[in-house]
Amino acid sequence: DEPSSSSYPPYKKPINVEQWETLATKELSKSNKTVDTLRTQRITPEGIAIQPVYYDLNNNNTSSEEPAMPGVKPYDRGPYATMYSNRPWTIRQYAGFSTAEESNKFYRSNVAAGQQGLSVAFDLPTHRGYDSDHPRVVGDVGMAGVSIDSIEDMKILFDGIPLDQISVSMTMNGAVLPTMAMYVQAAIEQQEVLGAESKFREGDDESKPSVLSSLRGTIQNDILKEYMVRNTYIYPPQQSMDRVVADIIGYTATHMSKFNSVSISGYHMQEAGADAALELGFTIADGLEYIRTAVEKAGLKVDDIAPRYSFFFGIGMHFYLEIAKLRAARRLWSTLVEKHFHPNDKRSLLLRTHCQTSGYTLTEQQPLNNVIRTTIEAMAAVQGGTQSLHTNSYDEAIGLPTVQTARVARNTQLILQEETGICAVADPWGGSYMMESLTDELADKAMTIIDEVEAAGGMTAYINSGMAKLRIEESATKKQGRIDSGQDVIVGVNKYRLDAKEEEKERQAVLQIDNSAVRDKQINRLKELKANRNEDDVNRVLAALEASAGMDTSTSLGTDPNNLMALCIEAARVRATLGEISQALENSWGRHVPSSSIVEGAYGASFNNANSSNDDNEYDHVLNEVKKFAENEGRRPRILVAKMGQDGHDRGAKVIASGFSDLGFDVDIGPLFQTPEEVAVQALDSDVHVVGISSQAAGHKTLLPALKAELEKNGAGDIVIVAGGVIPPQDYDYLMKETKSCQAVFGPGTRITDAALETLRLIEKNQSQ
Ligand code: 3CP
Repeated sequence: DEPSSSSYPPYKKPINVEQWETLATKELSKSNKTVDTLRTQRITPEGIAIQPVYYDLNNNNTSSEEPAMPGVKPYDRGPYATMYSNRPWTIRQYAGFSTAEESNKFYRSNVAAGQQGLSVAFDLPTHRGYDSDHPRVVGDVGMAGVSIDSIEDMKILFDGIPLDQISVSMTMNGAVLPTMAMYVQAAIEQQEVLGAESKFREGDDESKPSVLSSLRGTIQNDILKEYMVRNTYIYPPQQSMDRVVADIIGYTATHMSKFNSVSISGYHMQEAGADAALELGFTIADGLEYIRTAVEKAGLKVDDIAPRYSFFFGIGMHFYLEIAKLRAARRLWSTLVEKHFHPNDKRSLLLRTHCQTSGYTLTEQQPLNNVIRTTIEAMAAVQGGTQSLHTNSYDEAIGLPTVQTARVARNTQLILQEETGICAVADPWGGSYMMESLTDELADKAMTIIDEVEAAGGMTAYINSGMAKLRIEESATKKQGRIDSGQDVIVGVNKYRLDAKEEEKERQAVLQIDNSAVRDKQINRLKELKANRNEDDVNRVLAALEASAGMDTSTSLGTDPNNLMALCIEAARVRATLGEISQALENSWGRHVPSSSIVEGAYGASFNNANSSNDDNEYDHVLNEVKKFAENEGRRPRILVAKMGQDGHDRGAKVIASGFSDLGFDVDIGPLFQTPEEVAVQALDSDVHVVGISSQAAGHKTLLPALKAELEKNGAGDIVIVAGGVIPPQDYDYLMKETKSCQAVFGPGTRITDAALETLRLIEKNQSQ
């Protein structure tokens, strides 16, 4: 009984208004409002009362069929009957940088300015389970998020923020056990300090709620997509699924009933280049796999866990399609969960989601255009019925947001909520011929993908086969080809571009982080922590963790004394560090080593398909130049595309590798997470002409000079270094002139054909010197 589009239960039914009113009344019970209040709460100056939901008014209880109302299965029109007319989505801005002190200050001022929930961005060493003093993370500490080494950092991060009141989302997947544990322990210690009746430990006093049960928020805990796109895993897939993900789901189900235990994320797939159908299909298939892991392997009950599964989608520029995507997602999830797992609790069927506007669609050129893009994407997210939203800052394509750009991003949502009237009505698109049709078509396409994944044995097996990653990379390369050939327009980049001087004038200030100062501070705090703790306690708990990790039975029940989450909370309490906890698990499981491959032909094919005015002989021109070089040189130009530090964002590197390869370069692609020394060794071993470094996580000012020095030390100063990714133009001089650590920087929006040609010229120039 494989699912297929033809096997949906009928989702168009006669409309039942009484049923909707009953559901709405229930939702309104806590807010002193009635359905009548909703019907009259927004009257326009013209005297029109905006209704909380629209449907064919003539169709009540007739046999004519319409999509089910909001709050009614299969929830195309929204998970709740009243939607934003009762409770708007949560404004939840993702943020975090440098030290816990700095991030804490930022959070507090954001909350004071109208932000409604917190969302923590951790730095890459934290994601990958390294303390700040680890030699592999020199360029990464505090750069792309806040650095957390221990419970002490976590306590500072949330200082003055009552964790039993404000909901906290944490984007963490690799080192998810120690971070989650440190958050929980920080909440416990916060209550102890506040003295707030100090009865918050589980079991201390039955009449008082434990702090654990009062904690609200979301942990991303979505490891599957890390192996496909985001790359901040630590351990191999099987242990990550069966022990890490499952133990957190089991622990939260027992002790933290208000906490969403997983945030099943399509966002990163979209950022990595997946189209909407691929993002939707893979995300739903991931969700099914997480239920299977919890129910079939860990023995948990579907209704104990599924109501706290949540989702996360990216929202790009295709306005209608993105709305349809969220509608289709709810339909697919409720249909498939019901079909496969037969829950009794209706909440198990609800797809509740966070959305983030697309970072990929933002441009370095004319950054103010990004305010418009983000607004349009935010409109799509809320018209699609998201529960929570992050809107990007307009400088995201260049660097970390500043206070001012973060304010504009937040205000985008406040304006939508408080000035536009958008909140007054649920699913304004319901019944639109176009939207209903688009929802059906997208659901069908995603279902075909889900069928394919299921036929391969589910998402873990599909990922292990390498197919998932490859399909996303293929989609990304095609997209780049569509942009470079002019089929897809990006205003200010491949059309209506300003000249260089005008572009310069539009340049933005970016937030600069003094990476080495942050690192020094963290290292000092680590020393202090280690000097003041009881080493015997630490060793005892770490040994228990390692022993539990070595067991081959499930420990996922929240009451199991070997549950990894429970043990990690104890480890946080005795002041074991994030790196130590991660290492204890690594001792049993090892570290996951990814493999890299290059998509062939997809970039060139997009050029061949382009029938626009763009002169596609430009593609042939580059191809010919590369051929000429090869004839003169006796071999093709050879490039090593590499990533340094803990930055796992490899879309850019993969697309460049595929594009250059289609254009005739001999391309080596380096493993992720290399040190400058390791990249230099590979460059020498492969005898390349050029090393291309892709940097998305702000480590370029430390790592590029280190690579240059390493190559020179080995007598290979003539190897060209080029860089690309998110590098602020303000840093170009530092890299190209002051430190001479690279010869070109290809910013966002650079066409691959242009980059390839310039790279070729630089090789020739170096050779002639
Ligand atoms: C909601 N509620 C309502 C209504 N709407 N009650 C009555 N009427 C309504 N209309 C109730 C719900 O039942 C719920 O109650 C409570 O209000 C909160 O609603 P919610 O829908 O659960 O919303 P929220 O708490 O905001 O949670 C949203 C989700 C959560 C569920 C999506 O998982 C979340 O906040 N996710 C955020 C994830 C995130 O920020 N990720 C950051 C990724 P109960 O609680 O009683 O049920 S950033 C990473 C990107 C970059 C990178 O990776 O590098």
